[in-house]
Amino acid sequence: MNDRIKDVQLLTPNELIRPEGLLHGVHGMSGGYTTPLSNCRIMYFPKIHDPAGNLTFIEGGNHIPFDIARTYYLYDVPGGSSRGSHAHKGLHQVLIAMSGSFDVVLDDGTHQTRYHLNRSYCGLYICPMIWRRLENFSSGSVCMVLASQTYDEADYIRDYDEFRQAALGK
Ligand code: T46
Repeated sequence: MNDRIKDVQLLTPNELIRPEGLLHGVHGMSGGYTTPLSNCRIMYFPKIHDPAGNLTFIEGGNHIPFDIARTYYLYDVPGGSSRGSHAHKGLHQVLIAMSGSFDVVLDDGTHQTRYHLNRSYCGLYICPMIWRRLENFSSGSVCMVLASQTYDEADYIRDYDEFRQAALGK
């Protein structure tokens, strides 16, 4: 693991992690946070209220548990389309609905959890070795991603069976 990656378990609730709130419909088959999916969670970022408009800021290594090496965003996603459907071997990410909404289905090879993202001051932290699929994009939605590494195709696992075998150690 990258030395700069902070163990998310070390972050306290005061460090902006609140798993309730925007977390809709937990579908983990075990019904609890006892799987690798428990490392993935909703994070709340600072929100500066102003009658002239709100402001949110995110500092790498402070508000999220890694230094930001890359940012990218998905936009103009046609209705009914899905994105993702792969896992990353070492990449840590935070997904934010900067506009509109979409669902993120996370899968650790055994359990699945669905998140609905629709607030620009909240992010979904995804640790390595989690299969993800993004779907149900609303019209005009924008998904911004903060990532711990620059783009590397070798970091992807795009075959679900290969992912599952690796995730389950088979
Ligand atoms: C994830 C979801 C939310 C680049 O050249 N540089 C980049 O930084 C990225 C992310 C992609 N690309 C190229 C690689 C492919 O030819 O853009 C094409 C589509 O990339 P990808 O298949 O990764 O796109 P998504 O939307 O399925 O997935 C991306 C992220 O890869 C993924 O980690 O969680 O967005």
